[in-house]
Amino acid sequence: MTLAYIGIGANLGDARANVLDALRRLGQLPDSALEASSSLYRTAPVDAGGDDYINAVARIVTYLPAHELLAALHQIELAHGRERPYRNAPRTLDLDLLLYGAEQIATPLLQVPHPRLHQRAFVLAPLLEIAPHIAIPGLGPASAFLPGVADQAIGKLA
Ligand code: PH2
Ligand code: MG
Ligand code: MG
Repeated sequence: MTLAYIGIGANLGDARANVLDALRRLGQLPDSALEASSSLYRTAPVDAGGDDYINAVARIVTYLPAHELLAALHQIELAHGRERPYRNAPRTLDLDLLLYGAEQIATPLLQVPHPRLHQRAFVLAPLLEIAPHIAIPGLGPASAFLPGVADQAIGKLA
């Protein structure tokens, strides 16, 4: 049994509805349960163009191996018509496996912890909302990285 954290992002179509539907679908993953979800945040695109994003983070408890979980996340993206015309293109739904227990995974398909999670307010803020004391394997407490992203525009949705 593993606690996994999943970053959710969308900035195409009805982004808020897409994020809420992603949370619903995460609650239906096999051999898993949705334990917690953050508020929704409106965030300025980082290293990307297009509209503002809606972002959130979810925690699941799962018996799925990391690569099976990743495949299931891709299926949810595809259900939302996710296309990848170019790197960081606007997307209907992006689901990133941020953390998988305390594991460090580096395969061609999957890097965990997510390599940029500590540089992004749109991940750190919702992650710390549901896991204030979480440590990033190899890097230490996630909260230590908040000051470094203080310049990134992000606001909690009502
Ligand atoms: N995702 C990216 C690139 N830039 N910016 C924001 N605000 N939110 C995202 O989810 C996001 C991004 C690549 O996945
Ligand atoms: Mg992403
Ligand atoms: Mg992604």
